[in-house]
Amino acid sequence: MSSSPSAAQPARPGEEPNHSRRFGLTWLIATLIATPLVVVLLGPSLPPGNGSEQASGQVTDNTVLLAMATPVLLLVVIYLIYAIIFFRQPKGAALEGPAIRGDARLQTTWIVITSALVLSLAGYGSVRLLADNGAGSGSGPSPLTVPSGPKLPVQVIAQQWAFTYRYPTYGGVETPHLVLPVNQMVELHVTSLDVVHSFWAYQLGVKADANPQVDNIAFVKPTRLQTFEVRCSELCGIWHGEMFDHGRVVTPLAFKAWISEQQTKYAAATKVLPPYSRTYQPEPTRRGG
Ligand SMILES: [Cu+2]
Repeated sequence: MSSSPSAAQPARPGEEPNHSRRFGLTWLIATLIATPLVVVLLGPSLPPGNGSEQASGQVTDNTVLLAMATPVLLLVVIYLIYAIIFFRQPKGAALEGPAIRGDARLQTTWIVITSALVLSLAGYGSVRLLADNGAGSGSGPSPLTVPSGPKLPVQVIAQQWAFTYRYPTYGGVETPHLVLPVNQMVELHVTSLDVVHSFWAYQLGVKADANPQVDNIAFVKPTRLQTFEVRCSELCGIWHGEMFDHGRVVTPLAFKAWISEQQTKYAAATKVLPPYSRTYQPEPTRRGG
């Protein structure tokens, strides 16, 4: 049995198209088309929405991440498709391309591009965190940057398995509801009375660990009237899954009316609560109101 010699012969180098150039051009064109499309079409619907200045900032950051990830994704997918089509092994042939191990140019390109991507994102993330006073995350008891102007302090007290909220500038009243005035910078003081919890107000773009004996500060400025979800996002015991409620962003006038209603409603409880403090000793000396 003899086969035709030409059938199993690999193409001579001169007959091969310039794969690098062809693939590179395909990837470049796809990137130039897809990246703006992804930014314009997907960007506005990225989480967590525009419920606060911090949430809007996170939408911008997610859009930047997506824009930077798109060329990388296209590189992988287009290369896969390209290889399936053009590097398919002909029947009966055992072909192999030239070895690329030890290719200094390829290694340098790879290291330079991946380092540039990762370092630029690290720089971008740090700048954004500082510029937005923690960008809705808990910044510990002494944040590096604090927004200027008046702030409404609200203490978030976590315990198994509910959050309560204390308003120190309104007589230290503590309520089971979180209501905030719109367009007002809020200074959240997140703490816990027992185990580690995490306060997560998704639509407001706020997430801050609630640790016992720690005053974890997060800043948020809600920008529209809304109802938002509050969840505990740290496994904190058997009823962790039940540790959620809803908060509201209302007009400043409605907030004034609501807070004075809370002060009246919980007047008796406020009297027996310990004075407002950044942290509290856990049980048995302190439980939520
Ligand atoms: Cu919890």
